[in-house]
Amino acid sequence: MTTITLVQGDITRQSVDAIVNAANSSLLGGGGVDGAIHRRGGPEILADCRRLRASRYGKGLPTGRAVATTAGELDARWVIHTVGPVYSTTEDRSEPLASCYRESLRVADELGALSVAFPAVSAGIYGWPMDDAARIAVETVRATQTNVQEVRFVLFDERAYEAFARQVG
Ligand code: AR6
Repeated sequence: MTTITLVQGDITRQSVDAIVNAANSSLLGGGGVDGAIHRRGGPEILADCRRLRASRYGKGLPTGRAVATTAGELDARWVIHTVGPVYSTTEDRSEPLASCYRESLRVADELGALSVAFPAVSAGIYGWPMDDAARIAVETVRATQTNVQEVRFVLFDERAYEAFARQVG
């Protein structure tokens, strides 16, 4: 059984086996959660990302996929980088967003991670409406078979926390 927990705060301050990063396909950093993780985690994370680009992901990590690196100086063993879809009003991109959660949990299982912290993937710079992002996140985690015991959603502000709380019930 996977327990879903909610925390309002900064994902880079969490003590868990794996912290999920809302990255972009370049894997070379950015703003939002991505910027915060690389700042606090230090240069080892970027060095690992560069190695992944040089080996497996020369064309970038596709949307909906996930890959792990060291967590550098964060209080975690791994960072799992996933690439959410940019929100669109003309195209339903729910499936690639759900895939981010499924693929991140699959990678967590491969690593043997038992606790995983997620941000609200795609709900910042990528523009996803928070209520819908929260619904997809919670529904997908609930529907995914995983050995992860705790999925912790770490929401930056009260509005995001409340949106997730409505979904968890
Ligand atoms: N801890 C927890 N949540 C946070 C933190 C934090 N430290 N910082 C921001 N959030 P975003 P996206 C929230 O923009 O929409 C980057 O440039 C934020 O308030 O980080 O998937 C990447 O490189 C929002 O609710 O990710 C990509 O180019 C949520 O985390 C692009 O942004 C996600 O916001 C990805 O955009």
